[in-house]
Amino acid sequence: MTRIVTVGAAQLGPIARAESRTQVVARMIELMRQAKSHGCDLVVYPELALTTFFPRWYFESQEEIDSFFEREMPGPETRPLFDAARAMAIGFYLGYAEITEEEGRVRHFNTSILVDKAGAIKLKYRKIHLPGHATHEPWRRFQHLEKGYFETGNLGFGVARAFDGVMGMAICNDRRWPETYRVMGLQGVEMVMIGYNTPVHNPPAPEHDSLSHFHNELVMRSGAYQNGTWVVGVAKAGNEEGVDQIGNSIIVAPSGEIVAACTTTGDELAIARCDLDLTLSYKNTTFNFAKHREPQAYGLIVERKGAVPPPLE
Ligand code: ING
Repeated sequence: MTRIVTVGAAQLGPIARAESRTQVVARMIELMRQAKSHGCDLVVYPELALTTFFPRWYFESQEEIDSFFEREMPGPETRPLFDAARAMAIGFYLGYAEITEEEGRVRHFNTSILVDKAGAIKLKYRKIHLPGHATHEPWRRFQHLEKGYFETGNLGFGVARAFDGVMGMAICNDRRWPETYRVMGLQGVEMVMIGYNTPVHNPPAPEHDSLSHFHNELVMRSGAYQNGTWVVGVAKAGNEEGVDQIGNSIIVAPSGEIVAACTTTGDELAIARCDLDLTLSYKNTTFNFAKHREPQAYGLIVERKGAVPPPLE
């Protein structure tokens, strides 16, 4: 029995700071309609898909920062997206900025959710690898203040049964770290969805700029292959408030092959019929973790933030 999930990578072009959530949701519903007309079961939107990528600016006022966050999901401006999805019987991954109150204090996370065809939130994830910096660094052409605006995610890398498979999520910089895929791989993940906002220019390492597409594909293709999973990477693309962000949204098979890709930097849908049983060709052979992985031989790595591992004898 094959388990086909038809996936739409719903890349978004630039979102202006002045663009309302209502205007953005309308763009997202249009991509959802296109996806449905092509038989998609699921659409994947970018990271922080409801607003412009606000960590590019330094804000003094917490009130201004909080204006980019969602206090409820769905809320009044996002409910039309949930309603449209339920009406079309299509699921979606949505990245957004989450404000919540936990353990008696206000928390800020860079969050994604997976919603099934019936409109139920099946999985929530909060971004763990926050790139950039925590305080204003005026030397930069633009800021990348995720470490200042978000807390490190506190939900780990979980998976959930949905769309007839084992689904997992990550967000943007997470895709550059092998742990992201392996932690879900050890839970049997069959599809990892990842939204991203990636500037072409990386101020600390401008020599990497010309490799931004290569690195984008490298990390998702290797994560897919080394864990026998599908990977769907979806960009917020184009020149957004003066900053060029890569598109290069792709759908990657467990083989590591790219099976669908966006070729513009605007609102664009790339579609693939993803056979989840293709994952078994790798999970049952080369990456049969039970048979071939040797964690007891790797040496005990006790990692605490800031700890310097002892020198190897
Ligand atoms: N953006 C970028 C990303 O990891 C970055 C940050 C850009 C890191 C270029 C390295 C090189 O794709 C987010 N939002 O994580």
